[in-house]
Amino acid sequence: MKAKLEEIRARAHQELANADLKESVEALRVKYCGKKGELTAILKQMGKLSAEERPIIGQLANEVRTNIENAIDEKKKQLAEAKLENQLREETIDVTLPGDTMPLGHKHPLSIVLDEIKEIFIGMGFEIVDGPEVEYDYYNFEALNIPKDHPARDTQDTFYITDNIVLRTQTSPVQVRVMEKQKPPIRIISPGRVFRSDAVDATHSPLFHQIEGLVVDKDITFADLKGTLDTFIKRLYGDDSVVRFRPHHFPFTEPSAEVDVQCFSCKGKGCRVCKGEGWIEILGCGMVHPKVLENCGIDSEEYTGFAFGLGLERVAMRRYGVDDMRLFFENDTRFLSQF
Ligand code: 2NL
Repeated sequence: MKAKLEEIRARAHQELANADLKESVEALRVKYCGKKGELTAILKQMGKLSAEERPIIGQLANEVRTNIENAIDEKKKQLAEAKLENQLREETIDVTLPGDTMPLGHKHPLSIVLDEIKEIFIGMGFEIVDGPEVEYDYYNFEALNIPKDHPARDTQDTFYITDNIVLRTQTSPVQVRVMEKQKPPIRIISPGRVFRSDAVDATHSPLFHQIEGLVVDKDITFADLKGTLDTFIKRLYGDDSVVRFRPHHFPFTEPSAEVDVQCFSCKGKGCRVCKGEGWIEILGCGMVHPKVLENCGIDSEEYTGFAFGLGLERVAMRRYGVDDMRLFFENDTRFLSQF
């Protein structure tokens, strides 16, 4: 029996040495020390022994059991440590590795120019207003003295939603709504998207951006218009800009004018930038037509006003030397990341 116990001890150690999983170590514990294990089986046979042998074998059996149990505990500890060690090694983060850089977004070139223009007018006491992009025919045309047979109302230019609802072709309807609601003095800028049924090319898009301005008060004259727009253009293009006003016609202003700035490239001599003109057209403007004021419930005997409008894309194209308007709308980051 003594030999049998020693043999069990040796075999247990041998098998334990080969075990490399927590589960197989546990299986060995059951096999040797469990209720139906080999050591228990030996102890059950103790009855057959003589009174002298019994305590000796009993002591040895207990010693072997303790010995195997300790070895098993030790092995379990080793496996747990090895597992942790392995996990720590595999989960190591190399803090010296370069990070994944996120491409940082920034302002669209149209927004850069728009914000600059807004700031100039805010500095002159204007308020920024906006309004619907889908408008009644009345606000887009009728109130602005654009008669039913005017070319601007041609279906070729205007997107009609229904007979009396359109996509706004200018941002003036926003200003008409302000004049209806608010008593003068009025000093507002209305930037926004406008829509015209144009074929797409380098200088035309069915969606573009317009900035309109309106001032209505007592004693507003053409001199106020000239002073305001001259100041605006000098703030936008530099104090040395040369500005000229040229007679024009709009149905919603009388008198009307277009405003040019002398070509910065050739100083008026004529070059590629100004297409030989010497001047570059910047905006349209005029004194608000008395009929328009009356349409909005403003007494044209008591009040006068001036208004103007300019295209944002054209300003941005000149500012950045962009020769194709489509680049502003395609959102190709190779283009946008340059601003
Ligand atoms: C252009 C330039 C312009 C206006 C817009 C306007 C607005 C109201 C009343 C009177 Cl509420 N006028 N806006 C005036 C002159 C020019 O835009 O080239 N438009 C076709």
